[in-house]
Amino acid sequence: ESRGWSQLWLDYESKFAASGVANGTERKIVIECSDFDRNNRVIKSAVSELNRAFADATKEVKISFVRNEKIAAQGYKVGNIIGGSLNKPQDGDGFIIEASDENGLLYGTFHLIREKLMGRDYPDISVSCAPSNPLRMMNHWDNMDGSIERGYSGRSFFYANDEIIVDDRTVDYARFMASIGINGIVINNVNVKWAATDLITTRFFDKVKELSDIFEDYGIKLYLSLNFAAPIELGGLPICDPLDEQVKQWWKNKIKEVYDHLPNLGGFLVKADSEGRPGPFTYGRTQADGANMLGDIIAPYGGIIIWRCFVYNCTQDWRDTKTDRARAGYDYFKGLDGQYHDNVILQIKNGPMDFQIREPISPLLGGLTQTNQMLEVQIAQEYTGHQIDLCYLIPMFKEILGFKTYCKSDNDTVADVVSGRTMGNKLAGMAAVINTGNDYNWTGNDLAAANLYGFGRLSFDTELSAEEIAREWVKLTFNLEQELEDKLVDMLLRSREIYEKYTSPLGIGWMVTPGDHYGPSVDGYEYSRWGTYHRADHLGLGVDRTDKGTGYAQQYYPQNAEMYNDPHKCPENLLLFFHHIPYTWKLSSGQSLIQYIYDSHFEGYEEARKLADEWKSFEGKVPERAYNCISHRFDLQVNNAHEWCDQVNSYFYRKSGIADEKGREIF
Ligand code: GCW
Repeated sequence: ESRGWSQLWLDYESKFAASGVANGTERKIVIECSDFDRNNRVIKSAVSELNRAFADATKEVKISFVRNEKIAAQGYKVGNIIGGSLNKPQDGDGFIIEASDENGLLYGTFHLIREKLMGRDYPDISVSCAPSNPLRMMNHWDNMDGSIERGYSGRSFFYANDEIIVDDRTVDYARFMASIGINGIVINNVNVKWAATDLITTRFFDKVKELSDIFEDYGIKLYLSLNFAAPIELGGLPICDPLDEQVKQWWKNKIKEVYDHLPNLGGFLVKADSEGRPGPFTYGRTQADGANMLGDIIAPYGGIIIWRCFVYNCTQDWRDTKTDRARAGYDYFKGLDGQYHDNVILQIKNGPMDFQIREPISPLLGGLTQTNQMLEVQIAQEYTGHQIDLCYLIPMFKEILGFKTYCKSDNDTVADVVSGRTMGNKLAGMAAVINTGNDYNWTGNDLAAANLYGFGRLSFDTELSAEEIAREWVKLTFNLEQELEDKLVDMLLRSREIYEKYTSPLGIGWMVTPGDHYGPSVDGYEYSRWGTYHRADHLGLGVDRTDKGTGYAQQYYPQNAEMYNDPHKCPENLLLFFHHIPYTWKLSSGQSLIQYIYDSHFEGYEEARKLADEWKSFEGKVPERAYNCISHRFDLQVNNAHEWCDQVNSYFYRKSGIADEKGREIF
């Protein structure tokens, strides 16, 4: 732990120490890459990574890079040459990595390294793997002053004081991202203000180019978030109307200038007409007008426009029960299906609201049938515990990907839709709002790195299970005996439901402290302008989104619409999202709704305490720094769970006047 940051799941040195083999003493690795250009920047990275990862080899290990045009782009095959063993190589042992391109080769390299680090020593490691999604992206919400919007892991490692930082940490970051299959990174917050507007000017080109070069070495494209009002703010034009000729000309010149300096730029991510950001609506234009204008101009450079669908009215009156924020994405974007140009892709949050602990799937996913679309999830734990509370999110992402949209008779899950399998489109994929910062451990809580690792792995291979990913991450990160490894995997897998139990019940969401979004405030957003209401009164709670209510349920294909519209068919964990339900309503368990609220909150608090307790058995088994950091966070989580349990139970006891059947203390 000599550097100022951890090596996460690529901590070769700690693995060598754990295996009792000294690092770097007798390196005997031979890399053959006759079919590939040894000077290719990505190949060079792969070679250097293998040299580091096999620095403990005491016998010669041969690794061959072979070009195989039959393998899918960025896919790979890994096999052994003559029955080699990764950890105890015999003379003449060796491995072969085949790929059609250098990215595939790099991913194959990391596959081999992963197997080695996990201590898998079986001789036959033959595997073939092609990425599920063409785009596998991280979105940074880093601001140039060094702050991070919804960041819980320190300050930005990209920026400080309106300057760009490029150092060894940047290189390690790129290595970590490539090792989990990430191939696109948006380096600045979607809320583009102040200095960040200048990222497309000479003020920052040189430094952005340095970042872009480091990323390119690892097969990663750099993207920028764009300020739609740049023609006004940078160009001094009076308007930024996407159909105005002067505005278009300004963008033409600007994008040419950008590509002159940043020839490898992947393209732009745009948040428009959302939460106060400028956009085409100001000029009576559509979202498609805005996206296509930029798409057409960037097309000659091979760039793409990623356009966010997080557009809704954020100045709602709480008394207005007809307007429903959940409807907004579909209402704004569905009517434009088919109008977006080929190099435009819509980025859609997994749920119709905003990254709550449980939400239905956005009906836009698969609702659009003629538009490139990608899934946006959030591994920054904005509403899921700020990387203080343990909340392993991969089980949630698996549910999202597995959701059957009914947009077609087959190949109709969200995983199918966002990978391009449903419509046969090439521009498709997954993005995550990243959870990193400049903390030593990158993610505030060491255990939150499971979400960082997990998102990358899952976006590369959506067939992996949440448990497989958790186990890989635990094996790679720590050196635990089997029993503790199992225990930690189990803790991760239980954590999402535990968090759900002590926070907002049955899909209703929110009830968080306004602004900061950590900790309970049942009515915190109830009478505000954000459109996030639970509608609790003395008889019941929940939002009627059926055909008799806001009609949101009707945005789904009939099979799902019917299911959600009927409180008896609606999955119970989403009951309050779709229905206003009396406290006396009987759930399938036999519990009344109010009793369910009491029971789940007491249980959630209890289970959070159990997690904290279980962690005590890891003392002395993980590095002391990690142990202490995680212990401290579990203490905070227990307090948080206690607070939630008290506030939610008291609130509903006072509203309903119905006592807990079990006679527990509720104030
Ligand atoms: O709900 C919000 C977050 C904002 C974020 C926004 C978005 C970047 O609270 O902090 O802004 O989502 O996704 O654009």
